[in-house]
Amino acid sequence: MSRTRRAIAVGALALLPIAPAVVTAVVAASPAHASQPLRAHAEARGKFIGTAVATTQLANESSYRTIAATEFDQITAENAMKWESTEPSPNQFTFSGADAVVAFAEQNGQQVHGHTLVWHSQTPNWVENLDAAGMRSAMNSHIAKVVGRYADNPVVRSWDVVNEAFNEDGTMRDSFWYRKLGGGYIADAFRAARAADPDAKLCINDYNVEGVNSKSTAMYNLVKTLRGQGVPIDCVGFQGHLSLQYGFPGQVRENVQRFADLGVDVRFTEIDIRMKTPRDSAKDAQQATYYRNVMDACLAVSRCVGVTIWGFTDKYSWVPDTFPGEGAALPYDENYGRKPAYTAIHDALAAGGPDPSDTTPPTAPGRPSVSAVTSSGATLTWTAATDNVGVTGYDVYSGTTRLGSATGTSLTLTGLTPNTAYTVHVVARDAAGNTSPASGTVDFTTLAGQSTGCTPSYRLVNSWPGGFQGEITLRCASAVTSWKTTLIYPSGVGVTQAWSSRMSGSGPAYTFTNADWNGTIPAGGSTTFGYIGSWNGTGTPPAPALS
Ligand code: G2I
Repeated sequence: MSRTRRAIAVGALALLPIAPAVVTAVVAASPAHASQPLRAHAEARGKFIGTAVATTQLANESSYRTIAATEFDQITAENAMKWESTEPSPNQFTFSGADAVVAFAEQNGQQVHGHTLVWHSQTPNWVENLDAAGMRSAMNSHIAKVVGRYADNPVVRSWDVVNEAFNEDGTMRDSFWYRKLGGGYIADAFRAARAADPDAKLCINDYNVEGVNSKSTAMYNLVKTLRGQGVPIDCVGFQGHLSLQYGFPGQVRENVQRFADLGVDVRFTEIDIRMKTPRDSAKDAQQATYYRNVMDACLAVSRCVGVTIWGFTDKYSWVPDTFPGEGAALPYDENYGRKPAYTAIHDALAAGGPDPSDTTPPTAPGRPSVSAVTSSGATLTWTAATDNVGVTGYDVYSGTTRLGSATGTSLTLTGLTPNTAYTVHVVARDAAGNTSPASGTVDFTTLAGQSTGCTPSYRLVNSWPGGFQGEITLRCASAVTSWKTTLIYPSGVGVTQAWSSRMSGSGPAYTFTNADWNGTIPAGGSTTFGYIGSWNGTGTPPAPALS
């Protein structure tokens, strides 16, 4: 049975102090100066800010509870929803820890991300020892039971269905799941989770996939393939266990964007940024910069739904146990004092950003015109879209594939396939992530590539209303005995007749080969041919792309 998910009630407004109207206006105009809990700023930006929580501390420590409740609007059980906690023996389920986490979220207007269903770690040995049929059925029944328990609970919104399925080089991890069930276990797990809760967002989660690298590319390809097969994957999780000694990963924002372009949500699920202990102010500052970078990458992409920190206090972190000599990875110190990392997260969220209440999309951009077509690229130009707040960029698509993005009204595409027909359109977007209707489409065909040792150049000889005369000169560095060159024109232009060459093609590409008498050109020599074009525009007729 489906249900409606309840909106989280505690929002930025609920946390704002009541003030006289005149003061309210000043505060509203300067959100960057207001200092509110992280969750208030996050909600104003349309994102969540979350933390992992440990059930022992939730039960026993009021300072821990207070910060978890007031600063964060999303929580993930650090261990309580893992297989060893929920089904320690076959078909013996225990939900006390998981229920405690969900109850805490209900009390505090938070959403819960379920972590995690199918993982090679923290899964009891009895699972690993099953035969293939037994393991498949254990997986399906575990997912059905655990996801099903919270399927009608509106605070449990999402699940890490499959965790850490890849090796660093992008091959599949040789886990007991993979060995016994083959790679198909991933699709099966997602289908089982969808059957158990049709509304929950279902994620695949991993570490070292924050930037563009072999592992994240493998994850990208898998998500793309599985979605193409109709497997219900809704989101990807980038864990984000970073370390100052390894530097900040490359192209994080681009990586978020490419997954978003597949139509999935992206979340940072387990951020912590460790350092060699002891802390000092330089390391704290570097750590703060890394936290800021993560926040900014998420804030920059509308499909990045939020950031979860893997715990919030250095008092309780998995890091020192696993990496001796490292720690201090979280935004609060062992005494619940705020570190520079806290300020960095706060300031990123509080910075003047898009207005999440803006739901008006830009108008469609103009139909693009194409010029400078080569074997691997083309330049597109279009007229601007308009928007009630402002257009922040344009995306150029071929069907559903994004070929590139621009902030202005022109883009030079690169990396296209030679001798290939493209039909492209442009979509405008605004800061709040609203996208315009598609522009009209334009067709062009990339060139086959240079086929002679000669370089063509174009000259407009003359033009008149409705037409023009063009001329091409081929200059040859090496001697040739025949030649061929191709012109590509934007739509609206046609070549109607040519001389001193043989013409073929009906647009937008026209290919010219030598006449019987002018195929031979010595090294350093040249030849010229002419043609008549039709064109119904005004001003100077457009130049063709040459090859
Ligand atoms: O390893 C860091 C994280 C990587 N991604 C998946 C996460 O689920 C994982 O979290 C950590 C928890 O933070 C640790 O708290 O997962 C560890 C297990 O792989 C957790 O550690 C375990 C200890 O190893 C156990 O000895 C302990 O009984 O926590 C258990 C419960 O406190």
